[in-house]
Amino acid sequence: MESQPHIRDISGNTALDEAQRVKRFEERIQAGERIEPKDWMPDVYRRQLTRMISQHAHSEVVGMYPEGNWITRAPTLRRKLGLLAKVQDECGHGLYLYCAAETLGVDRSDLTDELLSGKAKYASIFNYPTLSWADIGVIGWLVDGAAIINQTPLAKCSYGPYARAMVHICKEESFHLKQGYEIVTKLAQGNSAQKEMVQESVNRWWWPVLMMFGPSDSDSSNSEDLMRWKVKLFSNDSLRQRFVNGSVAQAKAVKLTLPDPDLRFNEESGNWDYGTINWDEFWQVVKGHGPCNRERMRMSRKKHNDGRWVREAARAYSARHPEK
Ligand code: FAQ
Repeated sequence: MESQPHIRDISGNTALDEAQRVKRFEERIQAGERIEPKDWMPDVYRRQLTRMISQHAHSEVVGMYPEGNWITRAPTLRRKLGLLAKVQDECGHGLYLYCAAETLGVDRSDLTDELLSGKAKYASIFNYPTLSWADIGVIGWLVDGAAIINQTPLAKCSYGPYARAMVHICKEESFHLKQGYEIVTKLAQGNSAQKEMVQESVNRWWWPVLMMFGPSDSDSSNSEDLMRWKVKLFSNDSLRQRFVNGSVAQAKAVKLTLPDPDLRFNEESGNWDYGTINWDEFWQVVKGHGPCNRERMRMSRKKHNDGRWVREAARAYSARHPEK
């Protein structure tokens, strides 16, 4: 866990003032008040939010690549339009989130540099390949489904700009979930090749999707700060459990099997118990050694370089027309 000098160092007057500010800040959070950009906030809160929001923004942007890969190969015009709209939505989410991060006093270009240098993380799930059309359905159903479970509480988090961005984002993610589940349903009701394709896709994505919720609570180094200050309202494991509970019924409804022999309903807890997650795989992916990490970074750098002229033109235009 990162140190919290303001709270612990209360030896001098200045530090005492700081401690009082922290106390007042925490009282506001406990009372359910929103923290806004110009309000005083502890450095650790600012740093944690900047880290989390910027990584979230990077995830939305990198998250366009696996699905973008299928836009030209969508089976019908209707599917192409749906997928195109979804990928554009993800781009928009990235932009809202970069704006939310900038309210904390950072510059978007610095955040982009951190992504491109490999310093900043983005969601592990986007380092897996999209090998079949069924993957597009399964991403909408499971990946967006997991994102909704994880992000709906963030719409009630303590930091105003992040919470407000999440309201809009979650509405769009709900549409993504529906379009994905519809693709999955159609394939699951299709011919044997289609059924096999969608089951194979679920088999590949299930475990990486469970990893999206982050390490188990005992290994989640940031949760203590984030939960105390009501950025995260629920722990990684509790959201993962909520997702598993919901997914079991959804899979059953379309006669698909979740690839976990240990999945069992626990009468006592009312939850679906699930098997052991391969945390070694998770950390390998997070550290840059997943199946597509290199490709995602290559693409990110290429897109950044390809867009250079647009940024330069926009800067030149606003320099010539400062009133606009
Ligand atoms: N991937 O202490 P914790 C989407 C890192 S958007 C990579 O538990 P925290 C929409 C973590 O950064 C998906 N790294 O961390 C879409 C930390 O390292 P650090 C993104 C991960 O922040 C759908 C270390 O492990 N969603 O899907 C991951 O308390 C379809 C220790 O972990 C968000 O960003 C991971 N999965 O909890 C787009 C939601 N998990 O930074 C396109 C907001 C953990 O200290 C298509 N974020 N790490 O060096 C969150 O809710 C939290 O940040 C968590 C992680 C839950 C992701």
